[in-house]
Amino acid sequence: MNTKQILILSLGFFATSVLAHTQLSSSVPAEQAVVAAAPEELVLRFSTDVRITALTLTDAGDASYELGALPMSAQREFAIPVPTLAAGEYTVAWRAVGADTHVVSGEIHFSVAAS
Ligand SMILES: [Cu+2]
Repeated sequence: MNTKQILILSLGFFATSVLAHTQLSSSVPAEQAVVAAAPEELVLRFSTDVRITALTLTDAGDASYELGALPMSAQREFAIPVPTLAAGEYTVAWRAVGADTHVVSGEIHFSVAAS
């Protein structure tokens, strides 16, 4: 195997591992959603099984809200109960360990419309 072949091989491996990185596939509420009714739970769906290691919900004034317990097991989909939310803007920050042991994180922003 020459140097060029090794380089191509390692680039291919690198591309594969980047592609395999776990992502948040969807959520309810969705990113930038404006919901008419306050959500009773927060649903997060990932591209692979993950273990959520941190999940916070804060409002525009930076007050944080107590969420239901996080499952200890790795799952692809999570439904976490949330307390009753008033109208306003909210940010969900999540952190998870993917199947490939990489730590991934992100934020979801949504608003509860005034009724
Ligand atoms: Cu990864």
